Amino acid sequence: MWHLYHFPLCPFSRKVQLSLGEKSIGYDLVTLYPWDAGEEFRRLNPAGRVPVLHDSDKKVTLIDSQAICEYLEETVADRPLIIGSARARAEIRRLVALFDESFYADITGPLLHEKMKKRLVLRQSPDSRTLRECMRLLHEHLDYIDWLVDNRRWIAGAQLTLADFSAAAQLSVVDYLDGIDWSDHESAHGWYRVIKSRPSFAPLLRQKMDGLPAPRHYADVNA
Ligand SMILES: N[C@@H](CCC(=O)N[C@@H](CS)C(=O)NCC(=O)O)C(=O)O
Repeated sequence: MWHLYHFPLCPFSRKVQLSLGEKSIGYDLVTLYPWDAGEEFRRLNPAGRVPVLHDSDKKVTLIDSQAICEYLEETVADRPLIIGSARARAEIRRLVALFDESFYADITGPLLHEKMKKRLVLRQSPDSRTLRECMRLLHEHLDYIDWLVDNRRWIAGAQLTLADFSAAAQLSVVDYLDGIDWSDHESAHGWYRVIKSRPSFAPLLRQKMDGLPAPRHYADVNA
């Protein structure tokens, strides 16, 4: 049985959960806060990071969301998420990297630091200038999502792929932490509502971070 080490607001763990859900792979969640990681978890991942997907019977330990998702693509035939020609697969991987790296560095990472880590771990107030800059950059990323879904239907092309789930995983954390101002981003909002209403997304909408309640609209699939 797979065990996914995660914490509720880790966007990379969310991406892995979406991939597991789409492929109907069973797993148990183990909540692990990296800032509290003990010896047992560090034996699995000395870097102390989540997500980690572990099967103790098969003695398999997978680390890093993209490595995990690629492993699932290669080992589970159901519901492939990196699909099409070599060029189409390269485009999917480009966009996965864009959301995992640039979007996370610009928005999700700083927001997690300001709104989650400062509140729960460091006991500090968020820096309003950083929050404003995150919101400015969010609008730039949403402009790009508008363009992608207007021109292609889904993020990486005509079909739903891992790029959509990578983007939606990041946005779901932003939505939990701050809410998203969707005005002027009708296309991106419509796309996100469709992803949010998929069965694979339901577990994410139920997960709560201790000490940091979700805004009311967060779990509403029509919001
Ligand atoms: N590239 C990695 C990033 C994983 C990552 O940054 N995880 C964060 C939580 S969202 C973490 O564990 N941070 C703890 C640390 O860096 O010490 C992936 O895709 O899995």
